[in-house]
Amino acid sequence: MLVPLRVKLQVSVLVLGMVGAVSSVAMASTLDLVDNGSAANGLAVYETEVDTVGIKITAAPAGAVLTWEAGDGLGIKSTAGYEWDEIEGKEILTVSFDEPVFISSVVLTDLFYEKSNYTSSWYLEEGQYQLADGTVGQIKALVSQPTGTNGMLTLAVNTTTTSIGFSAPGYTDKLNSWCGTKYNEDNEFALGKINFDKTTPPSGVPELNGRSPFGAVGLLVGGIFAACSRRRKRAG
Ligand SMILES: [Ca+2]
Ligand SMILES: [Ca+2]
Ligand SMILES: [Ca+2]
Repeated sequence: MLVPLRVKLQVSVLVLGMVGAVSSVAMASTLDLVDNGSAANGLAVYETEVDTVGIKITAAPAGAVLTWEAGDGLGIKSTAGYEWDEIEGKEILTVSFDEPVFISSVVLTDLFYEKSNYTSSWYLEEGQYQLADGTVGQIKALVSQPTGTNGMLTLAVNTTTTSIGFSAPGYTDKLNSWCGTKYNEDNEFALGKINFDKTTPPSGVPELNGRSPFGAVGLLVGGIFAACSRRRKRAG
């Protein structure tokens, strides 16, 4: 069946508009503490905003403060830890969002494949993150992150949450399974970035029949329907 050129163009424009609308909602946001975290330096609580999402970053335990280092991002300084620019021991760095966000990944730094201070044992630094619902995820360096790099790891999270907290065990005694001798690890890292997506449409966007207007299928069907309606009106 031949489709008139004008209808083809209308549908094409609407589909392109739909793709633009959907991609704008899916646009990824980044809390970049490597380049933009210096204002948090020395604070127990730092509040900021990224793409209209309010964000609060806190240092624990009591008396702890956030620290910023160029190229690495945020760590914690406290009497409970030993590295002024990393998170370890009883220190916890928590990032809270004022609305649910989908965290796709986090970028960690100073997370090394390193050698014990007291023996020749090499180990992968490790830690944990904890989401608002209590879910715990493991963090571990890769062999491709030796000391001499800045120990950067991009870790997939892929979960919707309102907060994420970071911690690392700090000094840890381990047993070398090869020779049976004890050695000491010091596990700690810094927070570089959090990549996330908003999960709610921007305020002021109307709902259509109780559904978000950003559903791709709804937009496609609605667009074609609108184009055909205008075509029929002109034909009549
Ligand atoms: Ca520390
Ligand atoms: Ca270490
Ligand atoms: Ca470290």
